[in-house]
Amino acid sequence: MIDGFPFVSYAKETFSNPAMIQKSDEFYKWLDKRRTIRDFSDKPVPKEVIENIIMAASSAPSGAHKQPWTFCIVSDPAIKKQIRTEAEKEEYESYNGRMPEEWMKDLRPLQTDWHKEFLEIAPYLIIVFKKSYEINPDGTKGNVYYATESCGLACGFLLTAIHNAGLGALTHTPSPMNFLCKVLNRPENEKPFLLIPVGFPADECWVPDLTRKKIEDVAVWY
Ligand code: IYR
Repeated sequence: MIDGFPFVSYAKETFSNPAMIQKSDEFYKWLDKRRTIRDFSDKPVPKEVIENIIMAASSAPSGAHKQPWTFCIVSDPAIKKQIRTEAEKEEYESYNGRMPEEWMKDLRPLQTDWHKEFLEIAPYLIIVFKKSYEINPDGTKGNVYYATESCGLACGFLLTAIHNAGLGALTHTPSPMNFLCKVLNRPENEKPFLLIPVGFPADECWVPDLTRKKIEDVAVWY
């Protein structure tokens, strides 16, 4: 008898080839409509929706099923304001000398700058923290595995769930973002991974008219 989870028969769901082709095509076309947005509405979003998208994110695969993440959900205006102030302080430095010229040049088409008013406008900020180790109930430390890959996967699931709810998001990385540990009073085993404002797109919501790479530019077949 091996220690651990009992095994259950996988609840598989399969389709005919034509149905599979149609479903995968529809899913791709729907997912391709997702865009990073920076113009948010302050219209409230039901808390239950946020709970559901967090649970969708937390269903992502993770190394040894350790789920090495914590989702901090901020709706308190005072905390949002504090996060905006601290983020803008860092971003101001980044845009005024810290980012090398080539980086600044690559960002120009996106028309971003150090102002981050969306951090106060979006009804929710989800800050994903990556655990570099676990703290067991008895206070001892436990390992986690592939924490970066696991958190990246959880964030991918999160963005897909947000899109599915008809909401918009921004994958924001104020740099450096260690101020978030202090503002949110996180334990020492957690490091900020991604800051994701979530909400309805504003009535006037502009996004760059970008195109994505073609299949032959991203896939190599063997
Ligand atoms: N963190 C900055 C700069 C920035 C960096 C990248 I790479 C982007 O794709 C977009 C922005 C900011 O949030 O403005």
